[in-house]
Amino acid sequence: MNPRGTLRFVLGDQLSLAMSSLRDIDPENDVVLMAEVWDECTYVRHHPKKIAFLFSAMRHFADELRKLGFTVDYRRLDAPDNKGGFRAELLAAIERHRPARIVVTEPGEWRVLEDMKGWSEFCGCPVDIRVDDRFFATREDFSRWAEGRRELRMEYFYRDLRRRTGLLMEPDRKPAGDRWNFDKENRKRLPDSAVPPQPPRFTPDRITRQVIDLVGGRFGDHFGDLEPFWFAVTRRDAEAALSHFLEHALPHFGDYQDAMKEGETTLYHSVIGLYLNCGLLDPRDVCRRAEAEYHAGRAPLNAVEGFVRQILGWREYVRGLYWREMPGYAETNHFGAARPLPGFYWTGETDLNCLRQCIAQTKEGAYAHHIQRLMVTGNFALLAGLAPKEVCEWYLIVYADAYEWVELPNTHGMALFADGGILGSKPYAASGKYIDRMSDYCRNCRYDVKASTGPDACPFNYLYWNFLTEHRAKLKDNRRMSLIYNALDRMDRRKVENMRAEAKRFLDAL
Ligand code: FAD
Ligand code: DLZ
Ligand code: SF4
Repeated sequence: MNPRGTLRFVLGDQLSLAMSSLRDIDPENDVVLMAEVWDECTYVRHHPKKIAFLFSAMRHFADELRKLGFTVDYRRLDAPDNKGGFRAELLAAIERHRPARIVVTEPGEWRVLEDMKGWSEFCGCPVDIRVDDRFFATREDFSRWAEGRRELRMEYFYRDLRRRTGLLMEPDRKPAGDRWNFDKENRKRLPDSAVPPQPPRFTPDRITRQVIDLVGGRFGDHFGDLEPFWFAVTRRDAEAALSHFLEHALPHFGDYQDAMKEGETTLYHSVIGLYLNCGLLDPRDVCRRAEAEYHAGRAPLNAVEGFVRQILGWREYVRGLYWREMPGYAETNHFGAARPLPGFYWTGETDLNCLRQCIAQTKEGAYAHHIQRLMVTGNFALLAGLAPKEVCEWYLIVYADAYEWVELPNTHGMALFADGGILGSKPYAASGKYIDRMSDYCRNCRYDVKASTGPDACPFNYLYWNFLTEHRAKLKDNRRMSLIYNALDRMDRRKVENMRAEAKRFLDAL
């Protein structure tokens, strides 16, 4: 049989009709390949909810493509001849379809791109790897921006993108409200009377139920609860979730962006990261719709700017940084942290209430919001000197929105400062005081957040001062740390010694 047509391989986080790999598709001759594979579910042991979400979203996307008249070769995990990995599935598909070439969009992870570069030789068929243009900036845009800069800081990249896109800009090229950043307004504690909206919950349809059965049977021993399952798995439902957020939560997104409350998982956050990262939502559309809420007077500027900055700023910046710095980035370990991840990250069984709450909700929902990830589980990992690789693997496993391009810079760089300051200008280290200010966790904790020594002292307190003392040589010349080192130097020496002794006892017992 003569080779004919193109085989278009769409990966599980590429579920968008606008994918570059689908752009010039010929419905008569081309075949779209999609494959559920064991290797992608187990290279780290993903949360079952994340696997179920992705498989169901993949199956729904395949149906969407079929309805548009395309031929889809969809490989279910439970097909008896499923090959278990991308390469083997591709090879088998080439034998079935005899395409003249393969077209793919570049993947989101370095490990997969490295493998993909060898596909052509392995399969004996040309492979066209196309740019993933679902982002505001390409990898090359970021590299050009970064070239020659002494420091890479999100804020300046973000401002460039604001100018380039015109998002939240006045006609005179000034930022809306005459300020780039409204962060100072965005650190309010949640009042006890606040009743945050709940994100919409979507009832699993037949396809999702089948996937839940499959995932329960194959990956039931992975960390995390498979049910209740309520994520959107179609573009239409993901858009409904976005609309719900824009109407009910966005107006307060800014004010309570950093707040945490026991029993309230999502507060005024959007819970759309998982949809953006797999292609069900488009970041440009999301930002334009948020901006429209500001122009219509339905949401204040501090909320809309804060939200847009997460997507236009942080999301784009971490992606650019990931591709620029990999693979060396993942190997850095600025503080030489080497302590193994404590078992309670998997069980939630700890008497530190803030950690218990954040881990329990992560296990249940494959979700925690940014400050929980950064200032509770991340801050603890930083202060306790946990090994970056183990911490990064945990984050990649447990969140439904986790892919290495976005997870690694956030964990390795932002939370652990393991990159020594490539991503951020100083470590996000904090004592229990910060957690107490932004949450109600300390009210129900067996520890006393006001105490730094003694049996009831909050471990975050002595771990914090211990961290600063231990890493003085690496941090003391950082201008943004000078105030805190001055405070440490003014502290009673005996108190510092006592805190270090408490920290040692605590860490030895971990
Ligand atoms: P919202 O708070 O409503 O924000 C809106 C959107 O902005 C998010 O959906 C996301 O797309 C984007 N965003 C916000 N903050 C960031 C950020 N720092 N970096 C990139 N995008 C951002 N985000 C992921 O998408 N995947 C990850 O694997 C991931 N791992 C993280 C690990 C750590 C240690 C930390 C501190 C942060 C991590 N983040 C990650 C960023 C952020 O915590 C999540 O994007 C956010 O919590 C998702 O919830 P949401 O959709 O309700 O976001
Ligand atoms: C995360 C994931 C999982 C769990 N399973 C699959 C899968 O079975 N098939 C697939 O095509 N993609 C899956 N993915 C997403 C991939 O891991 C992702 O495409 C790469 O990590 C590149 O970002
Ligand atoms: Fe966490 Fe300390 Fe507060 Fe307990 S007292 S919840 S350990 S910050």
